Amino acid sequence: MRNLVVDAERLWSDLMEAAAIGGTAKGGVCRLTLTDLDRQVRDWFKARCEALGLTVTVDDMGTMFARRAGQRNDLPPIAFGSHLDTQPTGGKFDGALGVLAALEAVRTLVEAGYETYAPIEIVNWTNEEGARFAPSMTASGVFAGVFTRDWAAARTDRDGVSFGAALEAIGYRGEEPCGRHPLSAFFELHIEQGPILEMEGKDIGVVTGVQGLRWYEVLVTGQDAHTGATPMHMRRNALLGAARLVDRVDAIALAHAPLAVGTVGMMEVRPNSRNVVPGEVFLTVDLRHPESAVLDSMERALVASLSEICDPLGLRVSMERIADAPPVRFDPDCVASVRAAAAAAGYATRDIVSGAGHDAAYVARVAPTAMIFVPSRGGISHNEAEFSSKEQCAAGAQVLLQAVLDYDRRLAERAGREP
Ligand code: HGY
Ligand code: MN
Ligand code: MN
Repeated sequence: MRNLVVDAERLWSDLMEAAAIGGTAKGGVCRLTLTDLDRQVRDWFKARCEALGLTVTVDDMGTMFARRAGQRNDLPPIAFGSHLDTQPTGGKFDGALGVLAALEAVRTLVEAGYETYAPIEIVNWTNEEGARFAPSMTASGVFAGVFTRDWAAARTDRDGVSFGAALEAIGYRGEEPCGRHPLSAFFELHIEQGPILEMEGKDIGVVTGVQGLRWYEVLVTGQDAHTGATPMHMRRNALLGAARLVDRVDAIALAHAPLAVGTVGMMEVRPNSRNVVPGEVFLTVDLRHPESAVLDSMERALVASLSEICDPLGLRVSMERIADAPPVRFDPDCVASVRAAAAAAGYATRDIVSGAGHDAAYVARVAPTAMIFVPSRGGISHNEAEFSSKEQCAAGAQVLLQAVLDYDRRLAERAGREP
C-alpha cells in the first residue's frame, strides 16, 4: 500500500478527548453502557464520523456502523472497530483504542483520496463489557446469533432497569434488525490487557484466537438472624457459604493451572447490615481457559462444590450459566493480513491468544475476523491506571489500517481471478 501513515497526534488527541467523557479523578474512565455518558460519547463519535463524510447507521441493539463507500458498494463492507463502553474503574484505552484507531485510519484514507475496493465501516459495538448488563459482548452476541435480541433486551442491571429500556432512554435503538448486516471481514485493534507483549519487548500481538469463557450467577440462601442472640450452631449464614465458594473458585482455577483463571468479581450481601447474619448472597463466577474440555472440568468441579459447601451450612444454593463463549480461532486470511501489515511497518510481533473476551470472538462466527494487540503497561487493565503510549497506539492503528487495505486488496484480486 502506498505510504499511508496514520497521524499519531490526532489519534492521541481523540483518545484523550473521549476519555474525558466519564473521566475519573484517578485518570480512568467510568462510562457504563447505555448511560447518559455513553450517549455523549456516541454523539461525539457520530459527529466525528459525519464530519468525515461517513454515513452512520444504528441497529436495534444500538451498535453503530460508520460507512465509507468503496468501488464495489454491492459488496459487504470490511469492518473495523471495538467498543466505547467501559468498566466502572476502566481505563482510557480498553475499547476506545479500537474504535478511534479505525476513525484515524479512515481519516488517513480520506486525506489521501484513497478509495478502497470494498466499502469500509467503523463499528462501535454496544455493551462489550457486561459490567452493567451481563453477559459481556451482548450486541455482538446478538449480531452473531448467540443470543436472541429479545433475551438481550430483557437483561436487567442490578437496579432492575432493562437493556431495552436503557437503549431507548439514550435514543440509540436503531431500526436495522441486529445481525442483518453482512460483513466481508472484521478487524479489531485492542490493548493486550496482559503482560506478555511488554515482557517480551514486542510492538504488536498477532492475535490468533480468544480463550473460552463462561459466566455464572449464583444465589446462596440462608436466614437473616440476630448477630448477638443467635448461637453459632443455629445460624444459616449465606455469607459464610459464599466466602467458601469464593475460595473454591480460586482453588478450581489453580487445580487447572497454568492456563485456567477463575474469579468471583461481584457479590451482593443482603441485608448487608452489621448486626444481621446475612440471609442471602448473590455472586458471579467467571471461568476461562483456552480449551473447552478443561472448562467442562472446571464447571463440573464448580457444580459439585455448591452442595458440598452449602448443605452442611443449611443453605440453599442455585446457579445459572448466563454465558458460554467457546475458544475461538481467527480466520487465517485475516491473520495473514495482520501479519503482513505488521511486517511491512517493521514492528516486532508475536502470535498471541487473547485472555480477555472481545466482540471479535463472536463476530468471528459470522465473518472472517482477526485482532491486533498493542502492549499494556505493566499488563494492567480494567484499572484506572491502564496505559499504552502514543507510539504504541499509533503502531496499532497503522497495522489496523494496513491490514484492512491488505485484505481489501485480496478481495479485489479474488474478484479479478474469478471467471
Ligand atoms: O470480560 C472480558 O474479557 C471483556 O473485557 N469484556
Ligand atoms: Mn475491551
Ligand atoms: Mn474490557
